[in-house]
Amino acid sequence: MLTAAQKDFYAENGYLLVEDAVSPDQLARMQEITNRLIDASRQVTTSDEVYDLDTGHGPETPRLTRIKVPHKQDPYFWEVLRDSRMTEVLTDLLGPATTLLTSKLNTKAPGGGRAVEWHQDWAFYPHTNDDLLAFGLMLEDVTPDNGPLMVIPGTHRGPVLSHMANGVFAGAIDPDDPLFQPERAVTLTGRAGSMTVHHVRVLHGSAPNLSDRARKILFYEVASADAWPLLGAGSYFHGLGQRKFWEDLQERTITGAPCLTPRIEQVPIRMPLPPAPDTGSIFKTQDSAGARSAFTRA
Ligand SMILES: O=C(O)CCC(=O)C(=O)O
Repeated sequence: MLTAAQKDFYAENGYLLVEDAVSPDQLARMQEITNRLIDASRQVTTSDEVYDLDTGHGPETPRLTRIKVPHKQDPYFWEVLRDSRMTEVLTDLLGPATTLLTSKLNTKAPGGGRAVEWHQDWAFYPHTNDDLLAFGLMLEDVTPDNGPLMVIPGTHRGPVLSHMANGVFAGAIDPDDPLFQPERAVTLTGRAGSMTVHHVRVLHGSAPNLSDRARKILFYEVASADAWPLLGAGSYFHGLGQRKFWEDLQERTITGAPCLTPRIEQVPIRMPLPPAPDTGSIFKTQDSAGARSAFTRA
């Protein structure tokens, strides 16, 4: 359970760091599954439904930006979300009924693994209310030099910045946006088993991995069950049709039950359209749209 002080901190700042979010046994099993999945990518030559490949990927040196939808690649990633300290944190922050939107395991390879440009998740998937957040479970230690997540406190209570570039939804803000204040960024590091929590509207990003260790963070994007999706850049469930959507929604229910009466709040929304040429992952969206980088500027 979170303390009242932790809940207040989250409400004020839009992020939180929670230590020991899973048990040592759960962590060890997730590490083993992750290493097995990375190993299985050696023969993969182009990004596909499971792997998003980084430059230099090959049989000798697997270099991935991401393992996609890990809870579909191995059910253990789903089990842990439903039965660990993470589950308590979830209901503490979002209430008794919660839904998984998707999961992703960002594996930032050693020696230059890709930056994630600054963005607000909300710009990708607006909902009827903004009671949504992302967990980032650290599967290995995260240190200042291996591309930790950075957040700008309090931005979840401010405006949603433009995520457009070259006429398309680029999934990244312009580093020269006058509302962007990188000097206020907080870096979230921790031991394996620690977890970051960030509000769907908080501005966040991460630098390239300059260390000789991979940075493996397992992200779960979750919503209060009464927040209904309006659109989702890159989300698969908008294409399912009514019957499959209903089945899928039940499968994605983490706690409680689906809520069929959306809570509609006055929230700032701009649809993430037109799409970037490649929406296969955030990396592809930002690249193919020609988003400007905040991390590679002189
Ligand atoms: O991997 C990271 O550092 C950030 C990931 C993220 O924000 C995303 O995938 O939307």
